[in-house]
Amino acid sequence: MRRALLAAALALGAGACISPPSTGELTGQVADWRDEIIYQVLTDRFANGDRSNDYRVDLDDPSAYHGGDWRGLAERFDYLESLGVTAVWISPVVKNVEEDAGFSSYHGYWAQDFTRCNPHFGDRVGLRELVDEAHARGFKVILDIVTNHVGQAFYYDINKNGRPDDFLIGQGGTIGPLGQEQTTSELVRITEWDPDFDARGVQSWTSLGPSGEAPVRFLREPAINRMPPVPDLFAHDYAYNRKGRVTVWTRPEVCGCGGWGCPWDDACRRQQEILGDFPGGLKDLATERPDVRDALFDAYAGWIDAGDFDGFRIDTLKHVEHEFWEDFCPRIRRHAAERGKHNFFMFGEAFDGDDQLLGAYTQGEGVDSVFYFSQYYTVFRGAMLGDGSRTCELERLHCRRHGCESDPCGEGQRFDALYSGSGKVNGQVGEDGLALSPRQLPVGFLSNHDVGRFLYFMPEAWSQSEKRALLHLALGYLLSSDGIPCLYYGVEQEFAGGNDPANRETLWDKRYYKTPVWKDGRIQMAQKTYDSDGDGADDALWEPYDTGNPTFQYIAKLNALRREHEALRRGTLQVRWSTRTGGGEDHGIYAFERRSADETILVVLNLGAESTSRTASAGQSMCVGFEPRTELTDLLDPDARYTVTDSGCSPEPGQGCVEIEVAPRGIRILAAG
Ligand SMILES: [Ca+2]
Ligand SMILES: [Ca+2]
Ligand SMILES: [Ca+2]
Ligand SMILES: [Ca+2]
Repeated sequence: MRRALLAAALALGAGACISPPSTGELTGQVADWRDEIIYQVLTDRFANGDRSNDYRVDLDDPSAYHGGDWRGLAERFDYLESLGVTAVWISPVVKNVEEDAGFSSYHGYWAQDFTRCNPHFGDRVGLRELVDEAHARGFKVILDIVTNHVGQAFYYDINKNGRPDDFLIGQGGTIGPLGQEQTTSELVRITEWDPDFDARGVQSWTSLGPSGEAPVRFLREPAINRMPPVPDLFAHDYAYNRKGRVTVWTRPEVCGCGGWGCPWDDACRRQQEILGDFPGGLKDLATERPDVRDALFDAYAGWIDAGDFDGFRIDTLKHVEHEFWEDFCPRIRRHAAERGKHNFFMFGEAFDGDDQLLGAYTQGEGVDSVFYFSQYYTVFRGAMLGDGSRTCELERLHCRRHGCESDPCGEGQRFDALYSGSGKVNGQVGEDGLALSPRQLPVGFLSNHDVGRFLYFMPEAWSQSEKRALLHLALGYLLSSDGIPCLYYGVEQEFAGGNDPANRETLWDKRYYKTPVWKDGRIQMAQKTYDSDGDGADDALWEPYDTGNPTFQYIAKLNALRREHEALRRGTLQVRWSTRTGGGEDHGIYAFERRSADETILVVLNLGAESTSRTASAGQSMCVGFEPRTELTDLLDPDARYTVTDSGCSPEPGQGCVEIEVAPRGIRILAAG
């Protein structure tokens, strides 16, 4: 009944696309975001539930739409429930430019109309049905939003001939403050779709020489929806920065930097990143303008009202000036709070491994949290794929977030906490009503749609079981650490695709469940199989949406542990053991405790690949926050039990000592009992 009322309200409101439905009751409040386990889907690649919206679909082309939609996602809630995730992050929902340079907008990041739905995914009523069904099942839904740019909507008419030229030879781009510009090249190839950054704005020229700022020309190609962007403000040149594409990443010399690139805080690099067009011809909005800020706020506040979302994942955070986030985020929080939606969660993507840069976005009234790229690079791409000798690097990561009195690696000074310690107005609170700090809420991940899958980075020579062991270690760390874990769809099916688009596999297509095998004297693609009864021999075929395979089952088990144990979700984290060098009996060991009011959980990892290691070194064992004589049981392996003693370390009152053995690339999650 409520859905029928809603549908009627939405239909009435269809003319003024972003006005809220008058009877649109908003729901889905979150008790405490630390309880959530996020699952990221690419809507186009997750599940196809409606063939009627399958236009321009080509399953054989990795850069085309494949047909996934909101109906398909809603039909797979059983699958997500079995996996044990609690929040779903969906692709951007707004209408896109269909195609550019032979690629399609199946990912949703090429906005054309910020007020309408992408018809490949469904309509406005279908979107609300998805969220309503999710909420009815206890799932939260996170909307992916972009404020930095629109899709390929215009070209710069550099030669002023009134048409887009793909290829010009002419004067090079320049960069630098007015009067001190450096020419980047004498003769360069220029495309009017995506010319190089020029701090003055993209310049035009004729046969007689420079001719002032290049005019911007919007296109009208309805067949591929390359139309002037909506709202109307975005159909004017002044709504854009018009400086051309960021070039400093591949050519740091344009900012006077050496071969390793410019440091993240280099002023010239930051100017390019904030004002430049995103590579691929994505046109940079003039987000410093109040009218552009208002338009973006109106659009996305409208989507909260229309879709009843529980949070935003925010794209290209570092390409928009800090002042924008200080304006946008508090307005969104207030808007959500006025509709009774407290704990509306906003986390941003700043694609960088530097905690100082990441932490900066959490200060003041900016985003609630960021993607934990520093963890991604330090732990998953660094330590876990490395030799495991220096687990103090993992402890350093923790120090950069929370602060430490001394350097765990013994090489430097104390660490200042780089993430904000104070909560935001109308921001995140725990179930107890106390404000949560961004320090408590980093969103951790093993992979996402912009990086290769974790399995992809493992050496070809490893066996499937070796690869699986490291994948499981990484998942174990992610799901037992503090913060909010985020799983990228397909990890539970052991997808192993490389960089975009190989990492955007189609979950229902059996071809993605094949693996190369050596057979009849040559490499052939064969159906993936796995050992379902644990006798060491593969006997089960891997089918789309398989819920029986060992990695699906392992993730489901970890998710269940996280849901059952408050300490794993909301507990503090204290490091108990890390190493500065390798080779000892504690080679590869990293141990930490998660502690809530009622429970303590001890997590011990061995990042080393060769030997079983223990939490002991030079006759000293590990000090833990359990009383002597406490029995500890590994929640992942109930046969593994340890007794806490009063000797071997220097325990304080309430503490004890323990030696935990962990297999190579193994993990133990231990609780009393
Ligand atoms: Ca479809
Ligand atoms: Ca031209
Ligand atoms: Ca920008
Ligand atoms: Ca078997």
